[in-house]
Amino acid sequence: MTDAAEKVRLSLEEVRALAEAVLSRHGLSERHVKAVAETMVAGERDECASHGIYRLLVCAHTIKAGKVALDAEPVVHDIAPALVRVDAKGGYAQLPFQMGKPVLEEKARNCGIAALGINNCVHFAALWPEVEALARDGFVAFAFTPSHAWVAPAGGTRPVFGTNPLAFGWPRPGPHPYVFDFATSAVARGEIELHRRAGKPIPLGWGIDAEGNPTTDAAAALEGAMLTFGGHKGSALATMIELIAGPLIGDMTSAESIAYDDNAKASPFGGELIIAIDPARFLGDKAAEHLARAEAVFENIVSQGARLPSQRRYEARERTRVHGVEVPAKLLADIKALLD
Ligand code: NDP
Ligand code: PYC
Repeated sequence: MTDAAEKVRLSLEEVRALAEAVLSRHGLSERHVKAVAETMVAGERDECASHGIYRLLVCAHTIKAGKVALDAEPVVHDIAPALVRVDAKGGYAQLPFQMGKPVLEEKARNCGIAALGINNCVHFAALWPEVEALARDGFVAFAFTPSHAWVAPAGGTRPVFGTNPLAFGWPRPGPHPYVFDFATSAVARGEIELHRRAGKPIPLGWGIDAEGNPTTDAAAALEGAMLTFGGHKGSALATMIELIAGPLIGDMTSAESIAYDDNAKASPFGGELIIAIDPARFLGDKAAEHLARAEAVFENIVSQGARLPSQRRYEARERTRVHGVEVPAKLLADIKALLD
């Protein structure tokens, strides 16, 4: 028996080795193992526990349920001067993103703006690694994906939306771009699952039970419905994401994804939309001048003691590179059991 609060320290190399071993053991092809493990290492490295190695349990379940193509070979379709699609062929989303990114960037450089639609993918990941990578290459970037219908609209009680994250990246001088990435639900579902695992109550406002009553019971909220952040505002943003990363790119809504899941409780299946804008193309030789003005916005935030989104992650990144990460002993035991 492990104490729920007991933690084990792992180096990032150990996290990577564990993730790769579990994914390989479950039959994922080599290219996908590398790409998927990378995103989990990034989650742990930046202390985003809901999208770190906890996701190995989710991947193992999704694989056992037969809901992801283990050796999918994504296909890149160059469909218009500013549009590229990658058909993930039923595999995880990370490799298709890696393959589509250089095409998206070339198109954004040529046209000023370009979009990448990833179709037919299984999605369990955070979106910040993608917009951060694009912003590091000098682009303003947006990413959106629906998930499974778990979230009730503001004023309703029945799930319609996924937890539908929205991510944004902005290039900056210096080591780190400005990046935010959040679910349009009050919190990611993974966070509620971690509360359930730890036997901890959730704050009011995250979910309602199956009868539509506010609840602090994580299991009851997972069975009932999650709530949007910011009431009607989060609800409208969640709707937008259903539309632009669903029907607009010819892929599933969250309701369709959960129907396709057929109670397997596997990761969401569908699409992702990524948009990149090249400030140099938009602004020509005035780009540097205008990007410098953007810095005043950040300065006005941090100079009053407020923090920028991602600031916590970048600080965590420095710390974990040196000291490694702490993971709950029970989680580690459950993950290691996947190797038996
Ligand atoms: P959080 O509420 O934990 O954080 C979201 C963002 O807000 C981060 O960019 C965070 O920066 C920033 N932030 C948090 N607190 C502050 C603060 N006090 N001041 C300024 N900025 C702050 O995220 P969620 O629970 O909503 O989502 C977690 C992850 O789950 C996301 O990465 C998302 O992509 C992923 N997800 C994926 C889904 C999918 O279908 N693939 C579905 C839903 C969620 P920082 O990181 O520095 O703390
Ligand atoms: O945490 O809400 C979530 C989530 C859904 C899909 C991937 N993460």
